[in-house]
Amino acid sequence: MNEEQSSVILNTSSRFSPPQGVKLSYGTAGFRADASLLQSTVYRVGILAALRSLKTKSVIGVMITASHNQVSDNGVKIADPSGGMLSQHWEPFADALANATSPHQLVKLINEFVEKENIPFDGIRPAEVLLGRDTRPSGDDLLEAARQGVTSIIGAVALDMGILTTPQLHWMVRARNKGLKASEQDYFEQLSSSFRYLLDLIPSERSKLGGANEKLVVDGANGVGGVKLKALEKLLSGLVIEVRNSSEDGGVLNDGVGADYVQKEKVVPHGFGSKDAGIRCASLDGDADRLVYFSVQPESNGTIDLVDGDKILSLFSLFIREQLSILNEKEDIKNLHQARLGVVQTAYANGASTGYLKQLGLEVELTPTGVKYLHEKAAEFDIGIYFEANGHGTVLFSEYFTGWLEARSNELSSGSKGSEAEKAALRLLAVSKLINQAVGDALSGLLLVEVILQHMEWSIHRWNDLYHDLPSRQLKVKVADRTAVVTANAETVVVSPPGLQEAINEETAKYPHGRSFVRPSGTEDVVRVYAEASTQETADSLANSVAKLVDRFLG
Ligand code: NG1
Ligand code: ZN
Repeated sequence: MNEEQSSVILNTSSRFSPPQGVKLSYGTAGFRADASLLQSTVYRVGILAALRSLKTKSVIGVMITASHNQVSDNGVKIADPSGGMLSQHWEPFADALANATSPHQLVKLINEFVEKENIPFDGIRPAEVLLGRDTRPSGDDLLEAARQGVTSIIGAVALDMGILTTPQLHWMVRARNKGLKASEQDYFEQLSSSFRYLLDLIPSERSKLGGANEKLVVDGANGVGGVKLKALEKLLSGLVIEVRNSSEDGGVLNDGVGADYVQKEKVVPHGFGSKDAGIRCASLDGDADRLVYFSVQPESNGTIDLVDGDKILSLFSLFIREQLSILNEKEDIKNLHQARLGVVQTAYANGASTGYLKQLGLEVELTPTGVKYLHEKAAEFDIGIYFEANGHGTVLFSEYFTGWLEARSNELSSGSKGSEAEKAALRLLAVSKLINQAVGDALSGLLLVEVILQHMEWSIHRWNDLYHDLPSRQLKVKVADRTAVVTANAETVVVSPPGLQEAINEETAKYPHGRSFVRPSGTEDVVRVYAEASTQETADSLANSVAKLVDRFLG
């Protein structure tokens, strides 16, 4: 970095003082904190994004959101050139920048990093960063801080994309770097046209009058997702959606609403009740990257049948597996490629879902919590489907297999849909366009669920009956130092402190179908406890006993 560049950073950074006595960490989902603490962090992430753009010679994204957290929080995360999460290799640099105590220390750190990573400051290709934010009131000022961070790298361009869902911003970054059309309108058009295409490919003998055709009611978490879903719906036919809890309705973001609340509490969100009994309902989180479905139980006091990320994963797996087997059975297709399908879960996946997927004959992989791990694993397959139980997930298609599908689609004469095998290839190609391959996306996931239900002629109840969840319980334990818990084998085994795993094993063995594990949270200062058993009472009891063990070993 030359003198001029260093002095620009020194000058601008002096306007953004870091909060005193707070240690910030990039974590699994970027930086998150009370919004009042984040100005300097977001400014510095702006600098980092511009450097990442120079290094990768690609467009980078910065998203201002704290997802399902309370409205007074905010956060910032980076979308890498692929549209995925920031390379883990750069996370320690993000931490160091955020925690630099003075402008001079900041410039020193940047200089060292630029040298180590060989970041080109040759002006050949200026840095380009797309900025987006959710509906939080603090978003406007923080976006301005990010813009100042980006433009403190001389020549860098920051483009304000406005209020977006997190997955929309990731999608735009991916599309820009592939040289494709990348505006919000392009996003809506790609989703709606591939949805329509999949509807047209539903076998004509199916009545299209099954239970799935009744309206869908969506809880928008009082956030950005509801607004965007309404805009998308205008381009759709074949689906009636009623949106409740949209940001313009005046309710508080994520307060008694949204996918996180519905999945954790297993109760109806505000605005839903017994009048909705039996109707197909869905819930998005605050930035619309998580999706769960539910139906209100009749004459209940707000209890629901939850259809979580594991069941969305199962539905997608069934449909994709069916299309692959049609492809593989028929011999009338040229250059048949035996595609490898894999599914990826974490230890939080309900044991019944894992059992179900294995019984379908699928390869099931387990990774640690955090979508960056699931995404990486899913990318090893021709088609990799990943989901966290909380509703974050997507489907990835390898470049090779997408190319193969495209070639099949081009071979078809215009107007004709060809043989059964060719139709299956076209469906898979349309899924690859409908689903957001950059990151989990509640809107594109919702459209894929809807079209598959119509294809199968399934109601939400039929879908929910694929398998029955084992009763489970999640608890949080406050301990002195959560980093004292070290795990292995995709977080299923505790290796430190010594003796804790043996104690958990001994406890778990007392329960029929018992399973339990503990891990330090990556987003909160707690150790999480998960337990499953054959009844709700025993799952609760196992979780409580294991929480006591955590307390005894670490309290
Ligand atoms: P932590 O706090 O590390 O458990 C939570 C979720 C993750 C992921 C991240 C990012 C659970 C049990 N954990 O992580 O799945 O979504 O937040 O938002 O749901
Ligand atoms: Zn989210």
